[in-house]
Amino acid sequence: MVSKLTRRKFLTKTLGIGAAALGAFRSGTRILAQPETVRQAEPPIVISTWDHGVASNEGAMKALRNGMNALDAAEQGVNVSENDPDVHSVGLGGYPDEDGIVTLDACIMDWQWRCGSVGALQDIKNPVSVARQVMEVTDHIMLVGEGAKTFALRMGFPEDKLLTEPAREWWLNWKRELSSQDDWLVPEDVHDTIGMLVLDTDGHLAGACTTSGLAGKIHGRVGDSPLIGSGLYVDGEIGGAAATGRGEEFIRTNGTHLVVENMRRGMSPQNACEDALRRIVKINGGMVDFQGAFVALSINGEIGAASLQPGFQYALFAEGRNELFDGKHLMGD
Ligand code: SD4
Repeated sequence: MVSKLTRRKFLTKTLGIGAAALGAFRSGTRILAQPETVRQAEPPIVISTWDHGVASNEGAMKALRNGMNALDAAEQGVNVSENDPDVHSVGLGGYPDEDGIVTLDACIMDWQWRCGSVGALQDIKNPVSVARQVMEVTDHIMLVGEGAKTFALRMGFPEDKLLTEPAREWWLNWKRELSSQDDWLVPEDVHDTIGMLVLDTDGHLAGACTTSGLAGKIHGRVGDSPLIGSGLYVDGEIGGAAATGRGEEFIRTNGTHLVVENMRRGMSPQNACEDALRRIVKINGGMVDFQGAFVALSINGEIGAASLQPGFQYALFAEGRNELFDGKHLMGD
């Protein structure tokens, strides 16, 4: 008999708790309500998506304290999540695609419009660092699949087995329960892509985004996270934005580019994020049942963060404090 359990119901059922509760549980960090006012801080500032962003922010701030710039900090910051096997949407330990293969997407961008990215990369746990190498040593921007892996090996990255036992178990259970009606939508309770923006004391802004993408995705699917302007965009004269959630929506709206262009036209990062989310709602006929969120940071140190649904959290390291916040949400209660 074919089970009617869809991917999202399966995950809700398996995890049994919402993303906010999961976040609090995982990090043990106090969750703060987001202040309503436009927030601005002095650099250095690091903002990133989700609760594991707290540890990644710490990694980024450590790099800054060691005299590194915003670009180094963004890379080393998100490496922390990539290396954490308990983060199931990024790097090592990421949930696999429907064939049981972990494929990773990532990109990086600096204040001079320099950028690099990799899509559907296998067996290399730090795709953002491979993306940085694409940026630094080639005149290309994006490498995918086998070619990206060959490049990474040539650049000296070690080959790793990324499918951990818990992730394999998740996949086996998911396969067992899978419905013939499966919709390949991003499950509501598993949105852990890390997008990070760093503003250093020289006023330089950089960003990074890295993910294993949608759990159980069709093999070969690439999401928004490695696409410049979709999962991440940085304009060194204006600000930057990073996205998490249902990647297809960020691809078809060029979501992070839209946020930054909103800022260029004078919106605060907060309003820019909310406006771009409203665009996604509009093109979906005024109603959405999936999650999507942005974080944004202007070169003046203004901060923005918003999501479609409740449950989105972001980590902000500013003025000496590294804290986890609930993002403002447009839909739901
Ligand atoms: C994707 N945007 O591949 C990513 C998914 C995500 O946390 O954000 N997961 O569509």
